[in-house]
Amino acid sequence: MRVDVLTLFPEAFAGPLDVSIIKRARDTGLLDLHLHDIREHATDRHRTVDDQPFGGGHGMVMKVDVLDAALQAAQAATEPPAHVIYLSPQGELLDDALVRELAAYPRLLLVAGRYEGVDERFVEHCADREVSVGDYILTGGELPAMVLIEAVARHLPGTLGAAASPREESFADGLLEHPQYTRPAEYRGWTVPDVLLSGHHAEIEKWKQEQRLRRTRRRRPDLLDD
Ligand code: 9WO
Repeated sequence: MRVDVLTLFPEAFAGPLDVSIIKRARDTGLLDLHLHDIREHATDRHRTVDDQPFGGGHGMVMKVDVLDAALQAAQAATEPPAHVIYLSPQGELLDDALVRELAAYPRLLLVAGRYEGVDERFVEHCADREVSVGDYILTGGELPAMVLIEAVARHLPGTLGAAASPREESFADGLLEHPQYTRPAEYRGWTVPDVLLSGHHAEIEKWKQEQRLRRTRRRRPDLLDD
């Protein structure tokens, strides 16, 4: 999959996307990531990317002409055209189903906004969808873009270890994970559930499934409604 990102802070993406699964996906060519600095598409000598909102109000809004120029330049380098996603708290919430849907596109183009947001005409005419990674406000769409990239990258065929599969993990069947333990079996008097040390494979599987159901019922009953 090719992922292009439009941002005023391309340097913010160094680090998080250079380790672990994402690093391996990039090294092996499964994930082809391209960062674009929106400011390079500003046209005046001050390299302006934002302006005051029509109708008043505090803060600044990112300019539709600059964003569109950055988008057209990025789209020109990718065939077929990418599926364009604007990251914002007003978007559709990112969940496991949406991650899987997005993982099926050959090309994604993520737009990370700053300030008080982008001119709505950009969202309306240039973005295919608006996505939120959670109900909170940050200072920009960069971290949400990285969250989306990591979540999607894990679903690209070949990105995980041979044994692991995203289907085995939380949410594939709508349940939370069971608790996990490792050695030592006792630490400061804190013990591990006996069944896990019993060696009874069927009993252990039954316990894990019960724990998953119980946790989901207690912590995320909304997941059981679906
Ligand atoms: C709206 C607003 C209205 C009045 C005054 C200040 C205001 N700030 C915002 C606002 O939504 N700012 C956003 C900051 C604009 C887009 C980039 N920013 C952002 C993206 N914050 N949080 C996100 C985000 C994106 C996806 N998922 C979760 C959070």
